[in-house]
Amino acid sequence: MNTEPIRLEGTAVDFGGSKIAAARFEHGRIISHRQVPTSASGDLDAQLAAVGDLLAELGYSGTQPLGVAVTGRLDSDGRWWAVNAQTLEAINGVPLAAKLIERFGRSTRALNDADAAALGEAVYGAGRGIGNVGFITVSTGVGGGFVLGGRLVTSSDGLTGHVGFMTTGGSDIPCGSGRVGTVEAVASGGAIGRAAVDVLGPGATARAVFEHWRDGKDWAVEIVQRSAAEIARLCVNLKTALGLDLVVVGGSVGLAAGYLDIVRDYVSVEPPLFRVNIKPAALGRDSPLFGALEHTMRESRDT
Ligand code: BMX
Repeated sequence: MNTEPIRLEGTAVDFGGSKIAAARFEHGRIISHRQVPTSASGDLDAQLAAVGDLLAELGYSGTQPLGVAVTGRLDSDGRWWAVNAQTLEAINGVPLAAKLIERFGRSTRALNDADAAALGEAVYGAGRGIGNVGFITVSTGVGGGFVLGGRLVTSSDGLTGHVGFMTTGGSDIPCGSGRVGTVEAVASGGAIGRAAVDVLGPGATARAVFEHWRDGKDWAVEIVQRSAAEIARLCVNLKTALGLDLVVVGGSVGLAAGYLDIVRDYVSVEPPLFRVNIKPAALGRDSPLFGALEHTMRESRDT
């Protein structure tokens, strides 16, 4: 893969666990942006209808390149699966790639949201010019993507990069993936909210926990520290496995003010050989949008 930036022209969608964002690019820049909440229960047709509404608001014509980043895995047949079945309850092997082309035109491509963000950051963001770049999003879930030596790492089942489903900390919290004690079950925005239910009641959110954390409430400090410790351990393990020069962190939790400082504190007590450089996503919330359109434009140029 060539990681020289190109001039992005077209439209991109970032279909996440909590929000669907869409943006129109002109001359490499976002010129308009729209966002709606995600419905966890929608089937493929309902989810595509929501995407279609956003695209209509952006004036998408069906002829320009369209890049779609989605939470969940995409296999080599273009089928879309939620790995965490609680995030998207009705997305279980549905033919996303084919339906996108049928509905939005031939120049439409899809990929996982964290893979898209990894690509976006490697080409346009914090990872520019760096050999082995990892991206971790700490948002509704915890996802990851890797651009090693300029190549996005993929696998036919689409599971590669799903680092939120690794186990590192020895917890016994169940995860919607069917595993127990995953990083996602401890560190994600969803997990942070669930950990506060006893104090804040049902419907507790990560955002509310962070507000109490800023006020110095002990219980909130404990929850946020636990998440950051888990993400730090994950970053160190990934550097050890893959030789990462940099881990870029994004997502609403990953980019919350002060969060990465705690992650870095945990990394700094590791032996020097294992410490890894950690930076926030330079493209902020837009990394998956840049990467999704980049992916589509390169694929249509190369085929
Ligand atoms: C989950 C998984 C990943 C995704 C990551 C971040 C599902 C539905 N999603 O680990 O595919 O990359 O979350 O996504 O299994 P988000 O939903 O937090 O934006």
